Amino acid sequence: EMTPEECAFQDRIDRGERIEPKDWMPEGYRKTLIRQIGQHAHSEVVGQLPEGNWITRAPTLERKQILLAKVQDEAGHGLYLYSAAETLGVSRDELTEMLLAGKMKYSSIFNYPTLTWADIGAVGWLVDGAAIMNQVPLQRTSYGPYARAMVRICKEESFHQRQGYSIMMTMARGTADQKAMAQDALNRFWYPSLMMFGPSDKDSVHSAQSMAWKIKINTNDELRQKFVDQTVPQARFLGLEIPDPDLVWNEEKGGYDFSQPDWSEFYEVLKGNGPCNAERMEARIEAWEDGAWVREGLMAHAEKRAAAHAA
Ligand code: FAQ
Repeated sequence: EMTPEECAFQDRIDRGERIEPKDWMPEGYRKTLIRQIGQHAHSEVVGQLPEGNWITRAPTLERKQILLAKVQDEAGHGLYLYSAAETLGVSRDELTEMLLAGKMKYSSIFNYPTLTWADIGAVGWLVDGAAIMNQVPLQRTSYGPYARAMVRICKEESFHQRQGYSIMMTMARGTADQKAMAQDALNRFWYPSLMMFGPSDKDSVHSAQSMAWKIKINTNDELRQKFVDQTVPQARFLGLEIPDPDLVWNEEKGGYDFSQPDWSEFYEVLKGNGPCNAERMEARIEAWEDGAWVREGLMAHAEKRAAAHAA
């Protein structure tokens, strides 16, 4: 039932060739990429909000500089990703408008609040840790511009993960109150971090087709398992406890058995009913409206220059 063009396309994918912007591609491939890269870009941008919340309250000048740099990196990641999406024939303005109209998603994780400084540690350690686990394989994704954007993003994300772990280390080795704060942050961010990988494979709508197209390299459950296996020893080293009484090493599979997150909570967050959904969208709408004069000014300038050139 595949057309000859679709067969030839699938052969290129199967041979491990990269697809580039001007190459022929099935409409579904293009749409899936716009959805995933756009959602990824929106996540980077919205992801600045929970961390930006702590810039003015960072405990030392050094921590403040590091956090500022990290949040700026996220803005940069958003820009590379919007640029990658634009090669598919959609503009950054269109993507933003779809986000603001509630027609596109961003990662569920950014709908949880950062209540204490330890949360900034937990976000770096767990959220960036999960992001890297997902993004390292995406460096080999079949669409060239997306794969290349991932290379630089992954380098920066690993710095982010280390800075988060460094905060957790300081807190965990501090006073009893500080250690308790670190444990509380882990308790609140553990399950939302597991949700970042998406629903279980049996409920994942897009995985099969996305994997056939090599847009996705691993299933959601594979990456979630790898994340748990990597993170448990890191928690032990901190002297903190993963909030899962059923977490146990499974010798046979060579990985941990662990409890699934509450998937009904996940779907509620996707529907807009998470603790911070409304606040995040308000912040993005406000930023978009406040920036209108800059966009208009740039357009007016570009038109004047074009007119001057034409004269
Ligand atoms: N949140 O069929 P699947 C970062 C949706 S890292 C919200 O399995 P798929 C760095 C999914 O879109 C975070 N929605 O979907 C940072 C679909 O709905 P749709 C960003 C989710 O696409 C750190 C439906 O559920 N990273 O920002 C989520 O095959 C710290 C069914 O799911 C990426 O975006 C979720 N967690 O697999 C920044 C990575 N999970 O679209 C600042 C690239 C699923 O049909 C601070 N993306 N959904 O309406 C991916 O790898 C994939 O898109 C998955 C989902 C794995 C997220």
